Amino acid sequence: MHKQYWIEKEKQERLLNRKNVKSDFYNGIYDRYEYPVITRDHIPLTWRYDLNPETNPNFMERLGINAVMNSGAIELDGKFYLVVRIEGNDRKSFFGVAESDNGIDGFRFHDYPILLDDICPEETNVYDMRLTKHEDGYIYGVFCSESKDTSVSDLSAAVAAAGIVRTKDLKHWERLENLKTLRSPQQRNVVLHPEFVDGKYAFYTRPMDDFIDTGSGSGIGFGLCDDITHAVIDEERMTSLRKYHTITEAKNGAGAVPIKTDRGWIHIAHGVRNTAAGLRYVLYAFATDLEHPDKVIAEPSGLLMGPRGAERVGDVSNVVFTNGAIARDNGDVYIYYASSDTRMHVATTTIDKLVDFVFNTPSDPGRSVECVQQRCDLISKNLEFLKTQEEK
Ligand code: M1P
Repeated sequence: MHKQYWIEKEKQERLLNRKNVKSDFYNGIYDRYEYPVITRDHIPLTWRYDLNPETNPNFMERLGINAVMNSGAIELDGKFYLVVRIEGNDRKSFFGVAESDNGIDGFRFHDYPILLDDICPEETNVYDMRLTKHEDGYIYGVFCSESKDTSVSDLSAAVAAAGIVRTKDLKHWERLENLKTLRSPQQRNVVLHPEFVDGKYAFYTRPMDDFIDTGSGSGIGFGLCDDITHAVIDEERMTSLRKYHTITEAKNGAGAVPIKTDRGWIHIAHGVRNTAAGLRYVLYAFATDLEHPDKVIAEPSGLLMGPRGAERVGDVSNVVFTNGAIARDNGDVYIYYASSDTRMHVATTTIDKLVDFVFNTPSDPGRSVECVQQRCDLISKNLEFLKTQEEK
């Protein structure tokens, strides 16, 4: 064995065994943590190096990893699992399963990445899997399946569709046909709802005219299909809409599988606005009706989470993105999010706090003057309250 192997192995073990701690960030809604939960340095050495000194005398990375990001999340038998989007140095993304006992540190990858059934010969890239524990008994993974757009001469033109796999154990994956949405040319950020709606499989969609621009796509859609093995959605109704001069102005997309609460389904999605420095991605939350999960019933103003500090910088800077959260039976919630398309983090909260945030945060009145009035009302209530405290 090359001596560098032992040095790298020891460095990696130290990283994998590092305890994570809550950072001093405070907003009362969730806690952030000091360290990312998964970085490119968590990827097993066996995935990157040829360990045989005869064929790799310089102990050189043969298949390097560029970044890890947008991960689906699920709890199984008390363990926390992430299906991580791993991007090789070759820019191709793929999926690997990492597990942890406590959800905040100690994530270790399984021996091999997921090798998907090769049923889609035109597919070039796959990424951003959402994991849904469905009431039909399967765990579904819905991800972006990207192919080259051969209908135009632009070399970088691509087509995004929703790929579907299912499993019962996160080890054996059965690939199903890609989702077809008859009225939308492209799809990304598609999420399968965990329950049947009107006896059908229900998907949150993100209709797009083009690979990057959603064009006429006005937000997050919702559609039903009869047969998950040949999933076809005819009509998409709209749920959470893009809005002028908000965090969703340029586009938005479903994120984690919605969390069921007494008050409604809580969704944690992403919103995008354009800036002189490029697109800025943040997380926002909203609630939909328990019986009609496409009907928005609460929409707090603004962002739930934006990129902060070191999170702001990476391969695609100024981005936080989620496609996985775990809500435990005891009410704890783990929101897994990537920063700047480079590394994975966790934020922890509870269902009660999310409900409080979603239903008690005022909604966006839409104009500066009304927003200032909203804030003045809060300030005057607070000043009154402080006076009563001083009088005591
Ligand atoms: O680079 C930021 C994100 O861009 C895409 O999101 P959207 O489809 O909303 O633009 C996704 O490709 C995502 O993977 C990426 O993190």
